[in-house]
Amino acid sequence: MAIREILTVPDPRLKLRSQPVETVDDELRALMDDMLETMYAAPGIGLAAIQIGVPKQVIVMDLAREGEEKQPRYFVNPEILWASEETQPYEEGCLSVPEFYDEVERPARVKLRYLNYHGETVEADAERLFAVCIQHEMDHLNGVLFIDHLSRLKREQAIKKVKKAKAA
Ligand code: QAP
Ligand code: CO
Repeated sequence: MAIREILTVPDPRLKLRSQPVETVDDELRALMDDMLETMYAAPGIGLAAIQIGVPKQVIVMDLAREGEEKQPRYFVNPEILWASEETQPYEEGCLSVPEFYDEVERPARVKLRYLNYHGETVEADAERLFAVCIQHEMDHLNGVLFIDHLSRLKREQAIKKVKKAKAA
């Protein structure tokens, strides 16, 4: 396992569309292991493969609170089957936009289908933080960041802040 470098805005690779995975094999599991280790080290609660420069439809997540037992989750080729009409606002952040947070409104509940760590097809219902996180991470697979849901002014302020912090 290895900790990989997390790309930050305005890295153009963050705008790439990630490709579906053909088979969940040991090589892909090694990638998922590295992603989880990178996310835990950050620390964060969700990470998409493109955030470490790999344009594949892979997400890792762990929503367990500090002190609770770890609860790693892996999502390969995820699809949203249904999204609620009802939306909910949530103050989001992103490891690729460090130290910047703002509210994004998204469907409150979604049903999804994906392949797990073992390549088995799974369907799940997501609400609250799980719903926010999976939609945020699935946006990454389409080259979309949470700041793309904000006004242009806020988006530019966020990018400026990250660039400035990096230069310092
Ligand atoms: C996406 O985000 C997310 O700015 C995962 O300095 C965010 O793990 C899903 C992080 C909100 C649901 C709700 C961000 C760490 C971590 C930062 C993250 C930072 C350090 C973000
Ligand atoms: Co993110």
